[in-house]
Amino acid sequence: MGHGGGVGVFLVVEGPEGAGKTTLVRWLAAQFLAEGRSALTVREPGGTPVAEAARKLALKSKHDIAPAAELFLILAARADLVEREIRPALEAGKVVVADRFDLSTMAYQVAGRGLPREDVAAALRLATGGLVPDLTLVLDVPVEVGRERQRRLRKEQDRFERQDDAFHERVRAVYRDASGPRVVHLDATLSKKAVQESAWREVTAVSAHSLRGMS
Ligand code: T5A
Repeated sequence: MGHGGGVGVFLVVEGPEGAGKTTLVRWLAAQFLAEGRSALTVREPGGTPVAEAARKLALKSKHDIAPAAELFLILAARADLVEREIRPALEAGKVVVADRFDLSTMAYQVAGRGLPREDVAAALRLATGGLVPDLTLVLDVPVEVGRERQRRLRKEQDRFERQDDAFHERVRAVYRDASGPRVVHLDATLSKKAVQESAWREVTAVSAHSLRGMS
């Protein structure tokens, strides 16, 4: 495929808090498995020892973090994950399904925190070596719907979840406006089953050629 990372397929699921990303990533992995193909799933930030350490700081730190420091924590996590896990898997011809990737950084660090777009875009290219997803599935959900889903889980809120509605509306606007030949929007207010079915249609359209004959 054209992601610059080898012959595998790189799929990303994006969207605001509580949109259903993790639910869909797990379902996609199970679906690939049911079809006799294994898929590597990763969550961002995270997925390697260094990236998990950076995640803990970026999400759970009790201290204020300067926006640029937060960016570099997240990009440190991404650079390590891409080099150690994602790129080797793609080079081995595997499917990789990521729970968030670059679009999250444009949403949270650029729109949310106010860091300059072009500088962040350049830093992203450095962190990923220019790796781009074959398909980004954006789960569209109003801020209040996603936050209500999260509230029902009664988890302790992280640094991003504690931000006000204005922050989350700016984040959502980036997702709503995301466009490009490899970006597909799905209505995530629909049932899990409906979201999964449309996601699978998009995934098979992108991966059919590249996955033929793989296991
Ligand atoms: N971050 C991350 C940045 O600031 N910059 C970056 O570059 C990156 C990569 C990560 C945080 O890091 C920040 C943004 C994030 O705040 P996280 O916990 O990994 O944090 O991500 P969250 O979005 O906070 O994860 P959530 O678990 O809250 O949301 P999900 O994964 O979108 O939702 P999910 O699947 O856990 O589902 C939430 C609930 O909704 C239900 C599920 O069963 C679950 O109960 N649900 C549905 N209910 C009804 N209909 C549907 N269609 C449903 N789908 C799921």
